[in-house]
Amino acid sequence: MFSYRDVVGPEWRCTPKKCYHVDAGLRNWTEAYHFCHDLEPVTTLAGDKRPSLLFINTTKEYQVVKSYLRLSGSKVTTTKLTTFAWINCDDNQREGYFICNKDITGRGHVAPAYWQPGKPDGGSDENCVAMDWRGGFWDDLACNQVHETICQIVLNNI
Ligand SMILES: [Ca+2]
Repeated sequence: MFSYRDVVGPEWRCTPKKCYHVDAGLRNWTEAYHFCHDLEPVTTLAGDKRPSLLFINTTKEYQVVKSYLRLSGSKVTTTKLTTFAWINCDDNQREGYFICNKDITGRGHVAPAYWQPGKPDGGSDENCVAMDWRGGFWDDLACNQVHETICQIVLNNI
């Protein structure tokens, strides 16, 4: 599954379509978004690519990401400061209407979601989406909370 892992450096794990990197530093959602976008472009077999905050396109990718999270060493431990990592979805513009895969100008689109049962439940107080390590479900959280970050490099348009 991770056959391209050596292409872009040891911190990235790759499928033929995307590379993923979890950064354990604690950031709010906006900081996480810019952290990924501000990383240096990465040279891949598909050309130089700019990282971005994770967006999950399909159920198949969702399963891949969950598998990656288990492999990344970012397991929930007693010393872990958070059990969440930010991803690129929010409902800041219109409550309950989650927009994902926002580009740097703020444009995005509605996408399939993988909510924990009972979520989203935060109303206008919780407008940013994170993946929960404990099972990989999505949760709506206050955007100013600090959590880990999952960055991606899109190798092929999917
Ligand atoms: Ca909300």
